[in-house]
Amino acid sequence: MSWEVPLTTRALITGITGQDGSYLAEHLLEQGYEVWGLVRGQANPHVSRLRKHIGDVRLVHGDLLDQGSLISAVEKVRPDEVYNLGAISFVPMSWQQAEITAEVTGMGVLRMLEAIRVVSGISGSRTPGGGQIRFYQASSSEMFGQVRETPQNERTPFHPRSPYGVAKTYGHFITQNYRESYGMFAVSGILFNHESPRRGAEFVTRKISLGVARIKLGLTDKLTLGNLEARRDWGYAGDYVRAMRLMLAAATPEDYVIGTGRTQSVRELVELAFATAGLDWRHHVITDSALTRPAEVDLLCGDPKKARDQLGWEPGVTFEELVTMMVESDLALLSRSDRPADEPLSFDHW
Ligand code: NAP
Ligand code: G4F
Repeated sequence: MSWEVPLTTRALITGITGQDGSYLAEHLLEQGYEVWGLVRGQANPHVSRLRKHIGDVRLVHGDLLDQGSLISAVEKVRPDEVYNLGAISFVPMSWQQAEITAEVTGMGVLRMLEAIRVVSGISGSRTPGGGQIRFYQASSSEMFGQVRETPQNERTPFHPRSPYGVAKTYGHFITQNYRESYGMFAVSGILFNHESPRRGAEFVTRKISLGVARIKLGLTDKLTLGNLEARRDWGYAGDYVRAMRLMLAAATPEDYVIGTGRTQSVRELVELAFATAGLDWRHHVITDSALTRPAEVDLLCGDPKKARDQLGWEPGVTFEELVTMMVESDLALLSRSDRPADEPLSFDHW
């Protein structure tokens, strides 16, 4: 009688309590993975929210600011794959706290790579096979910044416009460097903006969907925004986490742009979100120059051709479907008589 040993892939996700972490954990569990999440702090309030959605995730403590904790986490979990999603990810915050952004969003990548290198016993220069642990870095279209061409692809030069973008650019190149120096299977996904009903309330899509819901329900009458002319390539987070796994399942370690190939302005987003709830945005939206940024990224539009051709990845949810999904979700959330105590805050100051 033959005995088939079940092969389970074990993944360690940093940033598991964030938007992408929760969708990625769900996706990997569906694929039969054993999923571990790195969580920081001794009573992180985001963990109970995560637990409400996903029961099957195992947790390990660690912080991207603490090298020893990352080595211990990798030693304990012994993952096949590491997805580094942890970051200070809100761009305006990165001007207020530039140093901590560099430490978490930039140097945190180096610390995670070092943890993998040390635990894998990789020393000196190229090790045959570069160890067994595959590494995904959450790079960002913010690295393109003041764009040199449109649409942006894997060969478009970087010109980051925020301390966050600069930190991400360091993370991107150090990932590439560990691949080239040690032969590690280390890749970056250059992801354009992706959103969902789980998006943080400080980001513009969710700020708008929550604002529309509040206005529709008579809880407020105004929504204050910054630059309405900025253009982004907005996709759905649930689609984008599929691309992360495909990158680590590929035959060779390569970087990929993940976007939809379409671009819309904040103004177009506002118009559509208000119209979805039967409202005219011009009666409710005001702008405040205090919400504009010291240096703006005016236009982002990704070219996902390489991901389509080599990974077979396609976005499933359109911009219009995404906006409808988010507005309807926030209307339902704020209509509930048992509204959760951790209902997202309003962020008029961001
Ligand atoms: P998010 O919701 O802001 O989540 C960020 C995560 O980072 C949270 O789980 C947070 O955990 C964790 N974190 C913060 N500081 C940490 C530290 N010192 N050590 C360990 N973990 C820490 O971000 P997201 O939208 O899911 O994005 C995921 C990743 O993709 C980020 O790296 C982001 O920069 C990048 N990205 C996002 C987009 C997008 O449009 N969403 C596009 C391109 C790239 P706590 O619960 O401890 O705060
Ligand atoms: O939603 P946002 O804050 O996202 P941003 O700055 O594009 O960054 C997001 O996407 C990046 C990928 O490109 C990620 F790497 C990053 O972690 C994050 O997830 O702002 C989008 C646009 C900006 O041009 C901003 O100036 O919306 C404009 N905007 C106009 N009024 C506003 C507001 N943004 C925010 N957050 N709040 C406003 O009131």
